[in-house]
Amino acid sequence: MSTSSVIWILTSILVFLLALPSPAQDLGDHDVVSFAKTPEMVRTLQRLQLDLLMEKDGRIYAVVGGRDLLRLSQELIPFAIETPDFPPYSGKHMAVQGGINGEFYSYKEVEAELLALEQAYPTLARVVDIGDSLEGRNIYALKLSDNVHMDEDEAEVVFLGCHHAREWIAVDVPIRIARHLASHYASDARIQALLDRSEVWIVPIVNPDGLEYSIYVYRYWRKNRRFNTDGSYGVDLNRNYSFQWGYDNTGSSPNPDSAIYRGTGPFSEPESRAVRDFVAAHNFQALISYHNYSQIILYPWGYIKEVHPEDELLEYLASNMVGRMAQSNGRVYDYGPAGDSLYTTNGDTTDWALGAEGIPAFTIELPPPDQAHGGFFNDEDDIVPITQENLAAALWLIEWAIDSRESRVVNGTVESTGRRTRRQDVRRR
Ligand code: 0X9
Ligand code: CA
Ligand code: ZN
Repeated sequence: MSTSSVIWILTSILVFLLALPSPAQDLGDHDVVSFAKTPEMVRTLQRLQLDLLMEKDGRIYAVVGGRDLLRLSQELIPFAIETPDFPPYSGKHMAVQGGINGEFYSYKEVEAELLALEQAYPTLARVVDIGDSLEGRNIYALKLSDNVHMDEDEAEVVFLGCHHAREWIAVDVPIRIARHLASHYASDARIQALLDRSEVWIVPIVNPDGLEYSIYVYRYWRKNRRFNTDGSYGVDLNRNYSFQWGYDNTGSSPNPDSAIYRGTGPFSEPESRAVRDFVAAHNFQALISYHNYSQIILYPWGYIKEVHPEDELLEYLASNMVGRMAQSNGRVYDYGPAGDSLYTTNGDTTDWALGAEGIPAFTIELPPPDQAHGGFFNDEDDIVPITQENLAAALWLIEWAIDSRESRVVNGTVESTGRRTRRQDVRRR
């Protein structure tokens, strides 16, 4: 090969590499900043259309890109850079779990916890790898039941956590419920009776790549880490399920750059495929998928603003869960059909679970109710109470699954202090 053709090849490679989007474009140009909340500042921030995150202690937090930063400095708007120690945890127990995510669970911490549960309760807890993420992490399921190594003729319920990377509390709730169930089997007659008659499956992290990215690189990340053909990253796993996939461009986006990008086809992503194959291999009576925020229990349909034919059953289940939650800590969740109550989505987990698999399925949007109370950023002190109230709902749902499977009748009165709702506010995802 001549020297000139070698130079030509090297130059082409260099040009190609430079044309690729640098990771910095994807994240490094984002910072979290805060502003003192004054009426004037609120007006200014509205004018600048910043991506507002939350309010805390009289300050407003926002995600800003390089261009925003430039405008802020040009207009002499005072702000503080918060990125290194964001989110502003209460900071009381930062050392318990260690790491930059404070008391929230990382992928490695969940993995260690699952293995620890299996080791401590070998007849009760079993870890199963249900598939690999794009970057090769394991998607774990934990089975909890008596005779855990046998597939018994018992009711089955599944709890899914963390389709969305930045929704950290949606990891904590299922993994902490898992520990509670395993560790109380011997001492709590109710839990013993429940695990003797059911097989409870917990998948705490559906999106491990995204979660790690949100912890270590960019806190506000939502999707998985698919490298899309346009150079952007990520598919929204909660738009990638096959039922009514891509029904319209409001409930999901065909644009890879969008936060609600649905992917190149139904189940194009290994993470949603893992859930699909896992669910298909079982006979679940109910499914819960944890998300945040909004403090509401949602159920199909999500893709249209219409109720499902089984609406009465879904409302019965949701309102009873809301009732149990309220009894636990006094916090009242709303509930209602997803599309009508919040906004429409297509290709989400619960529409698929019910629409394709016939499983009553719920999205629990954990607290807080809105951005002004923290948005995606839960206070560490809230992890335990949120887990408690969701444990109460989960126990009730498992018992319902057991009873309805054994008796095949659904009756009973709706006990609830919650309200079936239609949210008027348009919220960010
Ligand atoms: O948009 C979502 O996937 C869920 N909200 S989140 O903020 N956690 O991303 C809501 C899914 C529930 N389905 C509908 N609202 N249709
Ligand atoms: Ca069993
Ligand atoms: Zn979510």
